[in-house]
Amino acid sequence: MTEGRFITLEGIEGAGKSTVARRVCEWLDRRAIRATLTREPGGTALAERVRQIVLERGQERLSAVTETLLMFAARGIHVENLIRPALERGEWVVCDRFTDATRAYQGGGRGVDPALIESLARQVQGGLEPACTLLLDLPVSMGLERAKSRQAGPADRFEAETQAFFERVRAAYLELARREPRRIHVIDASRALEEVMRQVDAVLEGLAP
Ligand code: Z5A
Repeated sequence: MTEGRFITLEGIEGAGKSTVARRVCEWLDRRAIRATLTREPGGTALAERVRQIVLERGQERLSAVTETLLMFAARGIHVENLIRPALERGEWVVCDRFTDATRAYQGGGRGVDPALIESLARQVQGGLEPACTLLLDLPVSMGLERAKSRQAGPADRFEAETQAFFERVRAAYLELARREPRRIHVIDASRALEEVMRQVDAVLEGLAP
């Protein structure tokens, strides 16, 4: 049995995370590596209910700190019920967004104190960190254009944000990658999907047993 690895995908809206996450699982499947594909916020039935609360544009105000707490509430459920058990079974876990999203969106985008985010991360994750993070980076205008062409239904609380908000999120992601270059691999997501996958494959080759 191979040792489970925890891989996360990050990036602004429309960067191609969901598309690439599926391709990563196919790549693992071809190598007979068992993998679980999941996402945040969400990933389990209960955590998906928290996702609905945090994404819907309801009547009531949700402060940036409350939003952060909800992200970590969903994460706690997800880690305990899905991520940790899968890793313990020796599976790889491919997760569309994780705590770097909180650092970038709530920290960078909304100005939440990074000390609060790191304190919650320690409590909720109990030492669990991704072995590898693929940061799909592209200009904000391109990400929003791609997301718009695919969007069905009304915009959620994040899709309704301004370009300036996403510029702050992108800058925060790139700063995280600058600080943690061994874990966070910046992928040029503005390229065609096959070229994006060539960059991703090169990173995965370095991880495979
Ligand atoms: N959020 C947060 O604030 N804090 C947190 O801690 C967490 C999340 C965990 C929901 O996330 C929101 O939650 C998110 C941040 C917040 N909101 N935003 N923004 P989500 O991941 O579910 O939603 P999302 O970021 O909006 O995902 P997305 O729009 O689905 O984007 P994506 O997964 O990166 O892209 P995609 O669906 O794979 O691709 C978009 C389109 O582009 C699609 O038509 C593809 O076929 C196309 N595509 C993909 N790659 C390419 C390339 N290379 N070339 C051309 N076209 C491409």
